[in-house]
Amino acid sequence: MSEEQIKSLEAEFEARIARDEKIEPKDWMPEKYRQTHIRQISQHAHSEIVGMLPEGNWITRAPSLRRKVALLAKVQDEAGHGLYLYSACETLGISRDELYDQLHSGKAKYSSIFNYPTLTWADIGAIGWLVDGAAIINQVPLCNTSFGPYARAMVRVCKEESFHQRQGYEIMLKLCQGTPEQKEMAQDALNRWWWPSLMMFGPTDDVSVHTAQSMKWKLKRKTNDELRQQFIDQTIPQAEILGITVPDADLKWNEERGHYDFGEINWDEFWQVVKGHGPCNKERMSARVGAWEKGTWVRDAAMAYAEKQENKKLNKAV
Ligand code: BYC
Repeated sequence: MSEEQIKSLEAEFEARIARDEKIEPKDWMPEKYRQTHIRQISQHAHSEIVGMLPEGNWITRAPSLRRKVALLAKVQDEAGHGLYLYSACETLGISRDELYDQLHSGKAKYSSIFNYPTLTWADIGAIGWLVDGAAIINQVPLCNTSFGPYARAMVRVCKEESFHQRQGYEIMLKLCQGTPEQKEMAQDALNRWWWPSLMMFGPTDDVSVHTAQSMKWKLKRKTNDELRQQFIDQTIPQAEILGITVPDADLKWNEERGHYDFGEINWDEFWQVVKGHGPCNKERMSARVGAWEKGTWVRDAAMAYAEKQENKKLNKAV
């Protein structure tokens, strides 16, 4: 293709983005647009899959049948989210095997939040309330992202995330209305999950390498800092209802800004976790790689069965 032809395709592409048209898999798109979507969508998919591990830890120990059923359903939803997202990503010309390989080799990232341990039942409440709460705030704008398959996947994901957030908040509410020990457990979970939840939104805008371009392409509709602020403003009144406090001495309502001011996030901790040195990174990766290896016989059997069926069809046709 000549340089002129590429320039004209690029101009048409930018015009479509400006008109808020959805870009579909077979449409022409700049290579960087394709790559940046593969990066974000696959990391999002990996986060959903790895995100099952901290909660899966509590399925057998949920305190009642009702709690067990709800948690089981939530973890299954997350598997589903991972699968919609892998499918959306595959439409960009990368295979599922390559995507898994990027996760298992450590080349692709997944959300920092899932490298923290779930020590008590209250952590399941805190994850639903805070982590899924953060996920909704991050993902609702993505329902309006420019790449069609990603936007459509996010609509269903967001509906399910709101149920997840409510089941988590209900666990917290129950604990906070319970014995002093139960309330203390809820406070302890909030203390441990608050700052990592704020880190989920990614580095501050001045450090974020991808935000500017992703905003131009309407992949991201709001910046990391905007979403983080929205999350804080929305969550503090919920903590007040619970009667527990976020572990931030600098948190204060700022009348002039119409937002909460908040303390400094420990970015060293964030980057350590992102680089693989968080409390549970090794455990999470070995669980995923182990599951992949143990599943080899299932994949082999499925392929052998598919081949047999194909041969049967061919023999009939002859
Ligand atoms: N953890 O330039 P930036 C869920 C990386 S699933 C790890 O701001 P971007 C849920 C970033 O990838 C939660 N890494 O990047 C599931 C980049 O590195 P690379 C996942 C992070 O993409 C189960 C570098 O830092 N949600 O909620 O513009 C149960 C510079 O960052 C993190 C999604 O994936 C992090 N927290 O913005 C419950 C949503 N933050 O790629 C809940 C979709 C940043 O250059 N993704 N990095 O090697 C997004 O919205 C954006 O990708 C992010 C980052 C806001 C996460």
